[in-house]
Formats: sequence, C-alpha cells, structure tokens
Amino acid sequence: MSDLILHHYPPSPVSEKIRAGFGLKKLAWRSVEQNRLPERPELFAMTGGYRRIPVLQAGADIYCDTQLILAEMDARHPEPSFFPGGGFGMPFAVSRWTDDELFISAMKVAFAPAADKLPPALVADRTRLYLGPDGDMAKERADLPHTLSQLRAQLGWIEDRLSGGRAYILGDAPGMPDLLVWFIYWFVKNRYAEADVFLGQFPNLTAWAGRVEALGNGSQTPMAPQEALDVAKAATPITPEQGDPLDPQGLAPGMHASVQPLTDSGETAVSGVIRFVSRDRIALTLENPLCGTVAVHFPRVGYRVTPSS
Ligand SMILES: N[C@@H](CCC(=O)N[C@@H](CS)C(=O)NCC(=O)O)C(=O)O
Repeated sequence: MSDLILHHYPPSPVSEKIRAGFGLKKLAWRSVEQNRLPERPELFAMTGGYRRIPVLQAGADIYCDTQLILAEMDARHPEPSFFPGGGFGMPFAVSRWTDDELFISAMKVAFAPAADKLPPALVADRTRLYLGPDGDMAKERADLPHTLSQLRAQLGWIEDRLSGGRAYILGDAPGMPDLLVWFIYWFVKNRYAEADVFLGQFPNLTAWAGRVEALGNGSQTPMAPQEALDVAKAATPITPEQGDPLDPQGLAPGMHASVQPLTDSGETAVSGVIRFVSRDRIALTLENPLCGTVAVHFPRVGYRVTPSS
C-alpha cells in the first residue's frame, strides 16, 4: 500500500482525474470522503482553509490542486509514467485549457439544466465559485445551446487527435493528457441528461473512454477524516527548506506569505511560513494543534503568492 491519502468526494469530477491516475499507475491508496459543501474541519486544519477538492496527503505533506498532485504522484511512483515517450511539460500546458475553458463549458452543461433539482445551497456555492459574483445558472440554462456548441468544438479536437487508430492521446500508452480529458468526459457523461446522444457524435472519443475507464481507480481503502489528521500529527514533513535564487518575487524560506487562487472565486487565502520555493511550486509550513506541523504545497501557475512581512 502506498502512503497516499486522497481527500475527495465521489461525485467530484476533478477528483476523478486523480482517481483515474491511481488506476493508470495501479496504486493502492487511502480514501477520505469529504463533504460536498465546504464543511471540512479536519481537512481545513491541515490545509489552512484551502477550499478546493481534491487534496493529496502523504504523512504531514499536503498537496493542493491536481496540477501539483499529478506531478507529486509521478515523482513518488514513476512507473508507469504519466508522461510516456518523454512527453514532459506539454501536458501541464494542456491542463490550463482542460481545467479552465473546457471545464467551465462542461460544468455549465452538467449543472445548468439540472440546477432546479439540485440542493439550492450547492448550486449557489458552485455558481459563485466558478462563474463569479455575477454568475446566474438560470441564464446559463437559457444559453445551453451556445455552451454545447463550445463544448462540442473542444471535444472535436480530441476526437480528431484520436483518429487513425491512436489508442490514447499520446499514442499507445495512457498518460496525463488522457486523465485531463477523461474527467471532463466522465463529468458530462454522468451529469448531463442528454449525454448519450451528445457524446455519441464522437466515436473515437467514446472508444477511448472505454479504454480509460478500464484502467480503473487503483485500489482504495476508506479512512476517516480524524484518522488522516492523526497520520499528519504522527508524521514530520519531508519537504526540505529550500529557496530559489532566481525566484522573480524574491520569495525565500522563513518569509510569511499567503497563497490564493487567481480566479475571482471568493476563496480565502492560505497563510503560513514559506518552506520551499521553486519555479513550479511553493510550500508553506503551517501549525495547527489538531495536526501539528504540516507542509502545504501549491502550484505557482494559477496562484498568487503575497509576502506578508
Ligand atoms: N484547480 C483545482 C480545481 C479543483 C476544483 O475546482 N474542484 C472542485 C470539485 S470537482 C471543487 O473544489 N469544488 C468546490 C468544493 O468541492 O468545495 C484543481 O485542479 O485541483
């Protein structure tokens, strides 16, 4: 069993990206089911209030955002690689499209037509989070044909990429680009009432989805939120104190800082003491009596780091 603990909830599409990653790597992992709404006291104690799901935990090291979670999974369990054929770098660039424009199109298609039947608190929360302070699901529902035209054109790119008998997006072996498209496909397929007809126009994508689904989710064993806290408390972060002389912001270990997503989503910042700085990530040291000392990692892209004193 690996020491990886995933904090997630089953209907979370972004978490499905990681669950499928466990499948690709055939990993055993511990599954901590979190609330769908942000009532997650044990998790917030460990992350300093980072709002999103999923979060990956390994002892007292906590990884926020799937961009970083995938990188960390591949570093800890290199084979089979998320980057077959040496396809490094580019999948992260592709993820800026799948997690932004493609995800927002899919989210509107999944949520807007069903919004009347979902718990109002959930709809209000996700509308604010993804569509900003002026978001309106009723308007999105009326605009569904336009949104479907956006989603259709984007999925068409992957349909074309999979033409000519290519089994996976990079070729013969599955990799990170497949996870990036799979979670969108899974989200639309499971939530949009007309998904079978809509997705039926993409035969290559449909055949590919069968192959990705067959990779499974690895082998998961449930863990209670309190047990995950206990694991953190019993562990010491393995993240070293490390600076980066080329850091454009002059960030360095020992400085106090806060980290916040760049989107206008109303999320609170996470504050702590900088422990690790690199081109791609920042880690803060946080202290909380419930979990002791933890190192909380964030990607640099998509997040603003603000030194506080
Ligand atoms: N950039 C984040 C996005 C994560 C995200 O938006 N996850 C959704 C769940 S699928 C979420 O956190 N929704 C609000 C919530 O669950 O509280 C990542 O890649 O991890």
